[in-house]
Amino acid sequence: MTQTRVERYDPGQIEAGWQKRWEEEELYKSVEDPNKPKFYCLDFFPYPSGDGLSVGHCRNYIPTDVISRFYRMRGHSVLHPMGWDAFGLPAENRAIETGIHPSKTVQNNTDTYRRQLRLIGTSYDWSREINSSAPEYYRWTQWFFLKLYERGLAYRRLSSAWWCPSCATVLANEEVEAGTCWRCHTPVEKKDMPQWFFKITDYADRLLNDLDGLDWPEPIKIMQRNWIGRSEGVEISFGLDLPDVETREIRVFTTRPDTIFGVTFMVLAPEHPLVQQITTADRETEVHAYVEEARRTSEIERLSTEHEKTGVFTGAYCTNRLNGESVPILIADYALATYGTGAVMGVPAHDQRDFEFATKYNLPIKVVIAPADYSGEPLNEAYIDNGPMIESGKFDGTINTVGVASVATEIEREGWGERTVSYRLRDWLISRQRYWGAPIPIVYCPKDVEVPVPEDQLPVLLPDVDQYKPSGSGSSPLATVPDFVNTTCPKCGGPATRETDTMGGFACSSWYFLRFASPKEDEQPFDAEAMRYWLPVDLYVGGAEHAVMHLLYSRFWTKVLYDAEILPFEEPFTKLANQGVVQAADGVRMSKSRGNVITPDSVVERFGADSLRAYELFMAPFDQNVSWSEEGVRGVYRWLNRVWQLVLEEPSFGEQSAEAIKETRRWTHRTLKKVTEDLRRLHFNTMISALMEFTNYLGRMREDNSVDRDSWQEAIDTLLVMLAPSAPYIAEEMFGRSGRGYSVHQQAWPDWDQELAQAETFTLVVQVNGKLRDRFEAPIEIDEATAKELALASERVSVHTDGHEIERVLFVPRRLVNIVLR
Ligand code: ANZ
Repeated sequence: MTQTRVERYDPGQIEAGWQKRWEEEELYKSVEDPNKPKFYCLDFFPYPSGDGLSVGHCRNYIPTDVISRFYRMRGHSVLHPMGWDAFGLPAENRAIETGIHPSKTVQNNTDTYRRQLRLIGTSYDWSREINSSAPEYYRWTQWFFLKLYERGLAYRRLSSAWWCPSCATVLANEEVEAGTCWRCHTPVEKKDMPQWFFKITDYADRLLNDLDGLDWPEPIKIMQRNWIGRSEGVEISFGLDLPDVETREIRVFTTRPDTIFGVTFMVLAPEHPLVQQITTADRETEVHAYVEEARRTSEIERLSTEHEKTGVFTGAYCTNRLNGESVPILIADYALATYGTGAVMGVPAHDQRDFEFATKYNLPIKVVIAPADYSGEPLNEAYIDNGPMIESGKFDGTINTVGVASVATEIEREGWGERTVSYRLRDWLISRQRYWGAPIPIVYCPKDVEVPVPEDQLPVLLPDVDQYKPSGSGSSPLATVPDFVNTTCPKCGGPATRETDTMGGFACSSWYFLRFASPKEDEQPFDAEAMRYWLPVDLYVGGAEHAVMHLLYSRFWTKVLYDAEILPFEEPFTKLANQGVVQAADGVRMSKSRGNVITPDSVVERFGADSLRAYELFMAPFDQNVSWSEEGVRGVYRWLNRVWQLVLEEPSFGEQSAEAIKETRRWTHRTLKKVTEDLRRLHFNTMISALMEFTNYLGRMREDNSVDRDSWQEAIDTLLVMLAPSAPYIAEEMFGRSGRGYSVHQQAWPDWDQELAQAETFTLVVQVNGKLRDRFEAPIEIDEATAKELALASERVSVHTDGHEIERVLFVPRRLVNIVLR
């Protein structure tokens, strides 16, 4: 019964012009309006790879765009910017292959990204675009380095670092995955070099404690907690009495002082500084060979429970001061040089690793925590549960959970050690022996040693070079550029040389979210007022793979800058959300090598950007992994076609009953409430399905009826506004074509009518053995379990059921609950 025919929905036709117009008319410009609440919605800083965007990346950028559009319509000033984490190895590796300068590669890649992001209808304020490899940006990365340096939080030391022979650079601990380089998966090695570090360990406790207050996914918080790895324990001194060895003790870190009477050996990490000194002459060859072997094994492997426990005897002994026993000192690679004190007291009866080790080398196993019904028989495995202490001198009979503190107190009183806390977190290695990064702003002077470059001499410009290839010697390609290396000392004016290492990319991304507040600022890293207006970030969205590195480093910098009174807040990202991964249709990861990558371009070409957007929102709950389905996009495309007809083909207007009008209005307001609440909670998939149900209802309703004009207009007005964030092109086009003007994106997000939005109710009757006992209002959709629960909880009902056995409870939807007593 429609009166007008409309043109068919042709996304190719309608999508072309709008993006340009919106940008020209600055619809998305972020303005610091003191009269409006602000909302800062940020995507993880992308590295612009040569492959461009896939539909997987879109699962990040589309939802943040929807949220940004939603908050704008809710009357917020929104900051939704985009920029490029442009330094890094891929562009440099490409330069090595092709001779093309990395900045050129970055420019080509960012052109592609920008084009694709526009294509899918994102609403970034491009006037705030930043690029971390531009001197006007990295100048401030260097400035922050100096701030850390001033505060004693950046330092250089000789260290044994992970070295990737293929990338010819050192890697941070976090960049080593299962003993291989995170980028190229070549097995890593150890190499001793002077390296720059940031002292993140000074902030371990604050980084740990402040996690509690963050609205972040729990798995990410857990990973950060584990990474920081705080352990409360005791450092205990064992006596050492060897000729020619100066020190009189070996210190161990233990979380189990209650097991101290069960120590039957001592294990040092192969790298422990005492190893050379204490090894007896007859053991030297064997010990040396073992140390060499351990150097080649990665930490991950050494820690793995699968890894066979091996070790060698040093020939030396030390003394357990609590019972005066002498125990052999071994070295074993399961003891890590970098944790605790690098030494472990071996308690084979109560620690499984020690148990396996002792079994293998026939070391004694002494039970000091008694299992239930223990009568002295040998153990088959370590007993790690609790129990009374035995063979433990004056502590005999004490429950070990209490003994932990008693033994610690005894040790402290005797001066044999003290309670301490150990962390797994290590200082953050930032030196990279690579070209394509921000130069570390330090100069070495024969007289003044290490001199920071004065702030007014920043940036230390990255010179243009022809040779990008690392020498392989360990120094960066910058070391081969005399004009760069040779300089004058800022302090004494004499000849000096520059540091040739660059900073790892995580330095650049540890503060970029601040730069967006005032990206053109050239006197300081950011304008304080703009920073105070926009920050912290209200919603930060990206992949869960950044759980530790980027997110921990950014938190660390923020805390340092807070302490330096540069920032007024301690946490940069108030709310964090991780989008799920989009896999190929067959459930495998999309990758170039498999040739199964789907680009937004191909989807937009066939179905339009709005279908891509709505499908990405609809495909699964936001944080869940999901396989791409072409049928799915097609389904959404068909829906948008129906919406197009629904809005643009006028129904036949006429009389409708008051009840029918109310029904339409109920639908409108209930949908509005649902869509609004879903957007606030990032429940995009149910939001789209609510819109689908709503449009289906409207379609059905007008099929064979005359339609009331006002309630219909209200429904379509509301529909277009609700659709605008998710499907911005079609919403704008329909808004204009239906005579509503321009722009739908500048409409205020309406409030729903409480009464109409309320779920419809009916009077639920409660009977006991067929007799009416209570009645109350319940929502129409109430499920059986809830209805029965409410009925049984009623006091008027319980006076009749108390003391009786209930045989069964019957539920008749939209009518009653009947309780039948036995
Ligand atoms: C004796 C003992 C007895 C231990 C027992 C455990 C159980 P967390 O909780 O992870 O901090 N340890 C100490 N330093 C080590 C190192 N450098 N390399 C490898 N292992 C080391 O672990 C603390 C425990 O790890 C310490 O407590 C120590 O073994 C071991 F029934 O000491 B325990």
